[in-house]
Amino acid sequence: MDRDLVPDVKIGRRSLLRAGLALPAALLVARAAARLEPVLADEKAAAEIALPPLPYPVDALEPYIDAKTMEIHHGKHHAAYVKNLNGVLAAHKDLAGRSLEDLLRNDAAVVPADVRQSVINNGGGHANHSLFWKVLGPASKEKAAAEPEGPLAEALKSTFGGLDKLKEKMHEAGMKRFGSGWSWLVRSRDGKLDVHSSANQDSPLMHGATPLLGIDVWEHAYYLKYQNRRDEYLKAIWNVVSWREVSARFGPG
Ligand code: MN3
Repeated sequence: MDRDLVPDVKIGRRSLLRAGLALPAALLVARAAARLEPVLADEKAAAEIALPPLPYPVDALEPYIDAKTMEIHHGKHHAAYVKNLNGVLAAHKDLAGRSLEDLLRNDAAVVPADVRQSVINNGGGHANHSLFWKVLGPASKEKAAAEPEGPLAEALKSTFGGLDKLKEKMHEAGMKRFGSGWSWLVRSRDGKLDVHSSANQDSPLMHGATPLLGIDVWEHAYYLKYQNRRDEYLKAIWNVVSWREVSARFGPG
């Protein structure tokens, strides 16, 4: 589980005390937390998931992805997935504390049938976008990391024949996805690299795969600038892929 996808967990006063913090310090921290989060009364209360901030300004991906699109995509679309997911979790206390990965694995024993699709849509939406912001980065800053590094570079070569082939495959997956969805580079359950597309907000986590790079092909990701030209958007986005981040996600291989 990527720790970045783990929802923020509120710290209760008792857990601070258990952690061995001196009483005055613990009370200060707890009081500060309580001011920020008045619903903190019960340590067991569902932890609200927060919208992670964009790791760069909204205009950082210009001219390839415009500021207005980023503003709406992050501040409205991603925010809505988070809000709706919190709504589901608030109504199902038994799901609180479960990791996103756990919820998305779509185990009937974990997620009740009546909210399963909502967890997939909104939990998937939250997980997918949290990753999306991170695997992108300003082109100017990423020049030094314009290509996959280390073990990922090797694996791309042996699996697909190199970066250009990967780009072709992900482009094709994105173009062939009818309607809304994602194009993915993942490490599948058996450890191998794989490219596929998913519909709507379905997450590779649902199949036990680890997403390394996801490209959002919902119209909301590109329509303001590219309108119906998904092809152009899919070509442009390679200018702002942070291969340093994707390589780090792949790890030592
Ligand atoms: Mn999106």
